Amino acid sequence: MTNAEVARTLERIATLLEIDGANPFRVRAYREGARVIEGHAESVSAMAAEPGALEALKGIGKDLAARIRDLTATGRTDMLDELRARIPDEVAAFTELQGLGPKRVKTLFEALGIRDRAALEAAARAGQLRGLPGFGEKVEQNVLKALATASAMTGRVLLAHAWPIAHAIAERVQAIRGVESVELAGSFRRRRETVGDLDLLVTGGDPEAVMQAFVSHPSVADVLGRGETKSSVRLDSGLQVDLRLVPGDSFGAALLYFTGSKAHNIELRRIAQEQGLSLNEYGLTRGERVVASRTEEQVYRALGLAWIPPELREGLGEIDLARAGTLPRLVELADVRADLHMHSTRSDGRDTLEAMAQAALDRGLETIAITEHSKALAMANGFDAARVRQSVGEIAALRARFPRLHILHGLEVDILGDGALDLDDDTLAVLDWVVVSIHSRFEMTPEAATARALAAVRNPFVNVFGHPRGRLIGGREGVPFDLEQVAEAAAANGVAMEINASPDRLDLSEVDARLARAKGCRFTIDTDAHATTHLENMKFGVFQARRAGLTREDVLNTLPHAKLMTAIERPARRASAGRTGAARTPAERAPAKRAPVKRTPPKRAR
Ligand code: DGT
Ligand code: CA
Ligand code: CA
Ligand code: ZN
Repeated sequence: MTNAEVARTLERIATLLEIDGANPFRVRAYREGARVIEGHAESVSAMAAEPGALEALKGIGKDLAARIRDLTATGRTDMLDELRARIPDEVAAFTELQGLGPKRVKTLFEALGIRDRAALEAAARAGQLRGLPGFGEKVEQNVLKALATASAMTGRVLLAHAWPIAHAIAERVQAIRGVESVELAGSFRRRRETVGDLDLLVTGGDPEAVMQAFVSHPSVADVLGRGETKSSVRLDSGLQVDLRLVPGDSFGAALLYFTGSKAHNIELRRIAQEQGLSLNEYGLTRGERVVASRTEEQVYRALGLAWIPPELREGLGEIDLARAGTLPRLVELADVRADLHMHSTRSDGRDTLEAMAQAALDRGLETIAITEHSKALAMANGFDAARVRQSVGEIAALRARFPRLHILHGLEVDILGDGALDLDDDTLAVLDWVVVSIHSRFEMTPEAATARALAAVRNPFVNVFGHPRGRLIGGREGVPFDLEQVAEAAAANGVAMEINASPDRLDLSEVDARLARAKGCRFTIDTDAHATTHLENMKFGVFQARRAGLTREDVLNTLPHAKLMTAIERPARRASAGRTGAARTPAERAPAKRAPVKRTPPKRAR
């Protein structure tokens, strides 16, 4: 088990314990343990074998260490099995619905005996929730809304959640003697935000050995079918995986077919037919003769097309571009030089400023922006004007410690309900980089929402509109502003649009990003990291940008540092710096005194 998997299991135990009404200290210990493990660099599987190593970690006691040993040795622990026997998985999953934490789920389970989604929806519709302690009419309405959004997600898994297990299974199969190619096809290869199932294609190797390795992977809960050339399993997480063994000389045709999308395949087949050819998962053929089948490139070329990156294969005009030779050269992870949205323990991040900077440096980033929250998010220790000024010295000290990393003094400033920003212009002028975001009042009329977003992107100190919709995949629809108008105003004012790489945000969406690009916007792809481990999420933002057809030129944080600085310069800030006599860069200012560090663990803002 990877650290992330162990952490997720501990977090799941914590949630179940809470629904079960366990001692709050015990719940907190598990939750804290999950955070420690998730953020720990060394493999806990390796540490489990070493007596006392786990217990030596801060926040890991005897009880937790025992659970972790169970998990890393056998993949399960009695404690989780017992909790799951008492509390149905479907009930535990309620905690992922917007507005329902473990405490409310406990009430639903105990007071109303609700055991599944259908019962929850029925009870909410019948008005049975509003009278429960800690509920009310508003919560009841939110539950109905969340159920509706989540139903669009049913059975699907976030790409980022499928990512580690998909690669683990592929590696296990790849390690079998004789196996030549292993590819994860389907929506996974197209890097959709969510996947319905995984489609694994394999060539070479002894079929029996391949199938055996596949169905005996420790994450497999059920074998749904096992055959000569195809097997299907269901993993512990509920995700289904299909494995197909295909002949090496038709691997390209099979990969093309099973990558899809269906719409893309249908268009390709029509083009083949127009040329008197026929295309299926075995090859492109004319009569009996195979024209192309070994690689995807060969099949596309034989159809008169350039190879199309999987992220574009949705039947949205990519085939015309491939025929004309005008496919965009899509942005790549290796192009990204900066990450311009991240938090530290100073607001609601889990890791210190120093840890974030070190992790960014370790990842080879050239530039970062530290962007804590602003005061509207009091629960996240948001910064007020005085705290921003105090932060100048903290960032200067950080720069002194990390001379090889460019560090922008940024802030993620809340856009209030009326479109005003949470901090005044004089304070914004102190900053190098201003992200503006919506974290509250997601429900508005489109007119009010548009006015709100327009006001924010017209502020002359703003650099980028962070996770603009504020949507959560499978959880929250987001703000219904008219993107066409907002993107136009942003482009005119030199404000970039963010593609937020948090796996459950991926905001802007691909559709929105295409529209914003058409309106002339530039973009940043940022992790919005709240822990060093989240810097890994950059790839998911890049995938989303690629699905939107964005090139390196569309993305500001691919620029080398000096060019980035020119690109993000705001005339208003320069003028204001002249007017107030503020130093041009915070590094030139004298370090301010440090405030006593707050000890209360902040809640993470969503
Ligand atoms: P998912 O799993 O719902 O996230 O989406 P996909 O795209 O992975 O769909 P899936 O797993 O049902 O099938 C994998 C690929 O196989 C799909 O993208 C295209 C191809 N495929 C499946 N069924 C058909 C079909 O009936 N016609 C054609 N042309 N292609 C198909
Ligand atoms: Ca699939
Ligand atoms: Ca499938
Ligand atoms: Zn943020």
